[in-house]
Amino acid sequence: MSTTWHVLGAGSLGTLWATRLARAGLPVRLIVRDTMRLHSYKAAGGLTLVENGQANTYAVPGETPDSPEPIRRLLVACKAYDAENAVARLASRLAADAELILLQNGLGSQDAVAMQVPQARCISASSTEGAFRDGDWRVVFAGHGYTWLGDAGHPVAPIWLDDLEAAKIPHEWSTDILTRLWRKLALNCAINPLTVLHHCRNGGLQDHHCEVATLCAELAELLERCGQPAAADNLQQEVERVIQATAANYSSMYQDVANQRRTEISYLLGHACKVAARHQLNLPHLNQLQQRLIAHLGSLGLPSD
Ligand code: NAD
Ligand code: KPL
Repeated sequence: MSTTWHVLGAGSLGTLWATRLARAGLPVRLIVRDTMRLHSYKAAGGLTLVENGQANTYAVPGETPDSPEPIRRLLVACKAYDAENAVARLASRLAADAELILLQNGLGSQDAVAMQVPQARCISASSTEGAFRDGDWRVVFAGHGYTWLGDAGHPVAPIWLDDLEAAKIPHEWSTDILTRLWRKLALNCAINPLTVLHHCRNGGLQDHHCEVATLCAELAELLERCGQPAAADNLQQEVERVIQATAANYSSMYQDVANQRRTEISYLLGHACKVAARHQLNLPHLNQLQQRLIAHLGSLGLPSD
């Protein structure tokens, strides 16, 4: 009998994973916030995934955090700023051999979650898949990509990667997941805040080449200082490549701000500046970028953490 996948967070990525696992016949349960959300979910009849214009609904069973069933495998699909509290509510349900898969972007939330559940194995993920919600309990699969999974403290791959294979979730086990997370964080720091401040698509940053280059130099210095030289390798070139390849897109932070949603700033630029300060590294442009972004978010009435 396969181990049940408990999916915490019925948002874009949570739905993208839950529906594909359910479609492959694997046992999945969705954990929603509270009884009110559970009623709403039950009324909808399941999770809907829209792929290539075709909508399919999967009747994944739902439950609240208070449900009594033990959890052995938990996919944490909340935003970085919600992950720690959401997992804390489930700590007493985790089995002795529980494994958590953390889908959060950026850095900082993974350690915060691991501190809540020291007995569990925490596996971090870095994903280039793209999805967005176009209704309650309904998600559009917007961009095919890849998910790298890894455990910085334990390089052996878990057995359940077979489930991802069966569910056709493109993935790879990574023995350098921290390097991947830092590299993605650096890319996001060099691109996302500037798209918000210059109010432009990613391609608009081609007009701000010097500003991007200066940030890349400081980010590379930070990566070197915190023992991630591979993540610093050719960073500027990679940032320029991503700007060009995604020129027509709005960055995820731009979209959050445009939709009046809280951003994950604390786990991206905020984390970078915090780690730089811890290393007593002076990165004036990165710090200034953080201050400009915080001021901008404040002027829009959005949280700056
Ligand atoms: P989302 O906002 O669409 O979904 C998060 C869900 O978690 C929401 O439904 C929210 O209600 C739920 N949630 C929060 N706290 C909860 C709690 N205590 N109990 C139950 N549910 C709770 O977010 P998303 O876009 O799926 O992003 C999740 C993470 O994945 C983020 O860190 C994001 O940066 C990262 N990511 C997203 C994408 C994407 O395309 N959406 C791509 C790569 C990485
Ligand atoms: O990941 C991204 C995002 O928008 O969050 C890219 C496209 C790489 C820009 O930083």
